[in-house]
Amino acid sequence: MPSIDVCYSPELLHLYDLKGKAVVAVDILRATSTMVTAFAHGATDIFPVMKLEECQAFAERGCLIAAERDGIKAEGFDLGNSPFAYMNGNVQGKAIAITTTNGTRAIHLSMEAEEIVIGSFLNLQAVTNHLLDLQLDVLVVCAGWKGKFNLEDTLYAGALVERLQHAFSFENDATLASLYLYQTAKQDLVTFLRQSSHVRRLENLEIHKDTEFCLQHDVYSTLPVWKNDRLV
Ligand code: 3SL
Repeated sequence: MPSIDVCYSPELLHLYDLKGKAVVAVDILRATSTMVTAFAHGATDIFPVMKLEECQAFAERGCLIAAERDGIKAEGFDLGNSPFAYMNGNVQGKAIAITTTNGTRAIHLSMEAEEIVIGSFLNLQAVTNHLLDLQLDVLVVCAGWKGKFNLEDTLYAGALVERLQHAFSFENDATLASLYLYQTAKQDLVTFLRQSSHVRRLENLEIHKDTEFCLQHDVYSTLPVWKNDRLV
């Protein structure tokens, strides 16, 4: 039976051996939810990059360029990091380069894995099905916030563990804690997360509807995976 484990922050990744494993990279608010939404609305490729300048250079390759810093769209970019900005037909048939504070970093730090899958509540069942088929050991890599733990990514890890628990073994406390947290909160994730730091951060920026959107389960069947130098 393959195993599942949870890494609460990219800063803890040095404690894990990624070789031969499937990583599920997750930044519920909002990078991976937005990537899943972009693919669901017709984006062809996504290049997650670490730096603003690196991202800007993709414009010359005909990509849309997207950037978020401290929750807001960076100046001079086509798009920010709200999933709603990717829904009006503007990304259909387009490649996108994106840089965000935590989400794109979590993806880059997972490069040693055999497979990297982009997880969100929006495509939870698609990720579940894929991992059941794949039969690799799984590590859920939570993007957190600037190296620190966050609740929303941990809740996602718990939701994934709940769906995989009959087919995967887990003996570590991080996985158990994620599962228990999700089972406590799942009746109403929006209320549970109301006091969480990133929800409050977004509320302070007058970003209200993204949280509710990103906490919906199984809206899309999209499954972004890393191939060579991009997500497809
Ligand atoms: O940190 C990130 O990668 C972003 O998802 C943060 S925000 O939701 O756009 O503020």
